[in-house]
Amino acid sequence: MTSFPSDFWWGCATSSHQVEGGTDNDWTDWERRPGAIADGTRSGDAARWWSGAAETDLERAASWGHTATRLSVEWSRLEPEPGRFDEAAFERYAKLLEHAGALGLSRLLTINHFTLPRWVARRGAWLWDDIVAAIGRFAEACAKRLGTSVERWATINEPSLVALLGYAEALWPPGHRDPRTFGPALANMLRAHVSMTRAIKAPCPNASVGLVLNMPCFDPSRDLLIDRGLAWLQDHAVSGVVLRALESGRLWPPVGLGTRIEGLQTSYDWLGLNYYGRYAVRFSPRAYEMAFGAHVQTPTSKCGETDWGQPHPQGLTRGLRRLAPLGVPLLVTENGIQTEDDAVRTAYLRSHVAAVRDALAEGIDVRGYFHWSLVDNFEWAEGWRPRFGLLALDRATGERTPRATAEVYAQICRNHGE
Ligand code: IFM
Repeated sequence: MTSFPSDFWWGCATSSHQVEGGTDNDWTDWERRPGAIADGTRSGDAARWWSGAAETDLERAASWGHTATRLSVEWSRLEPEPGRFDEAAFERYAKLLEHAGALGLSRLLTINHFTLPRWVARRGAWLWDDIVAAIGRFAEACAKRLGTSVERWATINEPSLVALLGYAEALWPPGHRDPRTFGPALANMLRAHVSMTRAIKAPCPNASVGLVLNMPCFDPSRDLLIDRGLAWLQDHAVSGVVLRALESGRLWPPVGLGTRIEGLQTSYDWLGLNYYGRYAVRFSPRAYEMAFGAHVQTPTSKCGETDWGQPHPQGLTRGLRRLAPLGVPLLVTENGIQTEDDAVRTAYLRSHVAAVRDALAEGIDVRGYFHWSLVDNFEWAEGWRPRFGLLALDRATGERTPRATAEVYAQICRNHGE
């Protein structure tokens, strides 16, 4: 049986807003809109990472045999006004990253995980063309100050999801319900990815920089041309369009008409795959908001309006297989399930780790696996209801209780995936 390489990264992923809570950013404002968050909650101070809980959570992770951690920085804390960097906030992240290093955790740092400072949101968010230069300057500031404590950088998390939910479906900020804005927003994110990669490599020429993609499986629910076509279309909007752009260095419909993005083809040293599940797509005249492709898989992992799909570990192997021809190392940058039932979570974890092993057996260069997530956190438009953490969080007291999956994952980490 293929085994995992001894230097394979095992860890958990988090993102700043979800564990640190709201600040001077677009999501803080979005959370105040009536009806924007399904359960009416707000991020608040979230899992209290900014006030010190980050360190103790990472100490726990290290004690469980994790060898890496994926976390993100909050742009609105670090650059509260254009061009003014908050050195004390940088120092807070520098200390946290150093602490992680001292615990023996390799560090993957995401620069943009969904949130934008208010001053960027006011100028048009991802539709503001100067965001490309602005986020490049921010990335350079991060690299200069944090570069010695980061092993891998991710520029942007899940660009196509942000473009879809924020610009076409009005479910996330900035709240546009205009499919025509999907392409321009996504195009700016890909341009921004290039500008950020360059900016990081200016002070840190050996930095390893990547982009994180979410790639669910979209399968036709029946063997009918209409279902096959719709599954293809949905896959194209979420995954295909970005993959083609990365491969060819050009934007294709619906994002562009072959427009070249200088430097895109060589802008990534690795790619991250976020994977949760599979959708069975079936034509339905009522599903106009999903381009008439309803999701009908059973069982499925749904909470409120958000459906993470049917647990389908083979889909993770498929996703890795699909990314492999791009010719760079791959990391599973997120994988997990929202549930209160730890038997379900544990089975999910084991089967998905096995799916990564299958990919390795095929010779695919996978370098790490990050469980989503270390601690229960603020799940965007669904609020606090979905529970993804290895640590259950009591929001009132801040108290953490390890779930059974934490020990199962600890065994996997300590035994190199066995
Ligand atoms: O919580 C999110 C994360 O921020 C991005 N990927 C999916 C996770 C679960 O929905």
